[in-house]
Amino acid sequence: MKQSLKEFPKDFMWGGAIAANQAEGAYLEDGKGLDISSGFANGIKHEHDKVIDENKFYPNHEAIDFYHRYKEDLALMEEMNFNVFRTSINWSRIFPNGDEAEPNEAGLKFYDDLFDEMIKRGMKPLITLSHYETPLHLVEKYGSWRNRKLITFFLNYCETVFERYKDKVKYWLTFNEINNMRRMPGGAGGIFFEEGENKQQVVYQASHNMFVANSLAIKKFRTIIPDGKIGCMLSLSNVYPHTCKPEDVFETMELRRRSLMFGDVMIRGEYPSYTARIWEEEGVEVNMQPGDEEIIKCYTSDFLALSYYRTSTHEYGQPFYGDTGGDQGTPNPYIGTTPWGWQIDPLGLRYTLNELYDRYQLPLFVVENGLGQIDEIDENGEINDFYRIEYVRDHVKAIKEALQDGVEIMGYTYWGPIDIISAGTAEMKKRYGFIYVDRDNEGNGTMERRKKASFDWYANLIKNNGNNI
Ligand code: BGP
Repeated sequence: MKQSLKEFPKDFMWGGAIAANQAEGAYLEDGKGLDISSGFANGIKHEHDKVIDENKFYPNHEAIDFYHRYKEDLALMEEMNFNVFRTSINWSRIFPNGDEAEPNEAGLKFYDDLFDEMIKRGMKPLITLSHYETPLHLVEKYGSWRNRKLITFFLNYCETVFERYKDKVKYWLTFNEINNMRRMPGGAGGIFFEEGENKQQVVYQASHNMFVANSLAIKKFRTIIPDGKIGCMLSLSNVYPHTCKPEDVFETMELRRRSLMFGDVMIRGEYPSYTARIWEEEGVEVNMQPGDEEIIKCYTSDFLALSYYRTSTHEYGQPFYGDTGGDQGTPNPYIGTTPWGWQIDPLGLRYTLNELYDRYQLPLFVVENGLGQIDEIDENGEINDFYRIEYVRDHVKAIKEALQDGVEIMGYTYWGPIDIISAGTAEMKKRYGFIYVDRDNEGNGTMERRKKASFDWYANLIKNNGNNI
């Protein structure tokens, strides 16, 4: 029988997660090209500028200047006893246009220095290859992941960074929240629709190309970093039926499957049988090349990484709406909510971890969980974010319960250990951090970093390996 743990295992990984485009800034520095995130002035749920409007403010162009301040920031993460740190390599720092044969050395050097600093401070790098950062040129010239050529460009990028960082980085993720191809294909895969296109056809074809790229990247990974682990990453905040009405229950299962399908392909190695009916009903015909299905079957993920923020409910007949936090439906009257309408449900995390482990029997990694809130500095210059301590405590307790339920969980990287730019709304106001950054939505501020009350609490939690919870 598989083990059931009453405590966090000794090798449990504790830390935090950010993304290059939401923290680094330096959006064109040292040879970096434009990536799709550069054109989202108001977040990835809103309009995208293919040409940067010089009269517009784009918060992520400078973000929190992590590109120049990462040593100071990682020193603070070390103070919190992190033993893992997740971020992404911005693809357009390595290949500015995405289709070059040779990489940009200045971009490779930056990440060499960044990973060295992490390792020096006791953190294993956990690196996302594509976190809403597809090079813009690949969108303009090739239509992004619609085009099968993206597979070749992505593999050239993967091979370059696997070879460069094989001795420093042993934990990798391919596509951030790949199932957001169905909710936000612009941010998730650089897919911007043309007039009259069958959107589902485009999304499923692009997703298929990404599945093939994912498996071929795993094939390369097995050769270049044989002692490493490479996972798929999905946005899996959960959704409950709004009532016990059978129609609510059944359609909610169908909604959940729209996300789980991505895990089914990347973990089980084949399209689940229910896909055929979805594609038939939505007029989708995915063009697969000979050998695609064999590649997908042969090269599957080592673990399932997930973001979990909240839960929502679904009522029969309602549209399948979702945002960066997951599927969003009718509010649940039994749980509280944040100013951004994200409902707080720690037991939902225990439920989700059990749901996913039952389905995949693969180690899970909670690589995003966090509370975006409006943090105030009080008259003493303190930020008493006790609501964030409560959120993290309750969600870590849920993970501990799931371990006892027999779920294999590799680690927990809290999303946004330092205030960064929101992906969905491009705000600084939606603060996640244990560390406050003096910067507002309009770009005013000194960029000064300041510890919140949750900083010491989280440091102590990790020091006790979560067992003081
Ligand atoms: C996920 C993304 C992250 C992060 C998070 C929080 O979708 O992987 O990039 O942004 O959501 O969402 P937001 O920043 O919109 O609050």
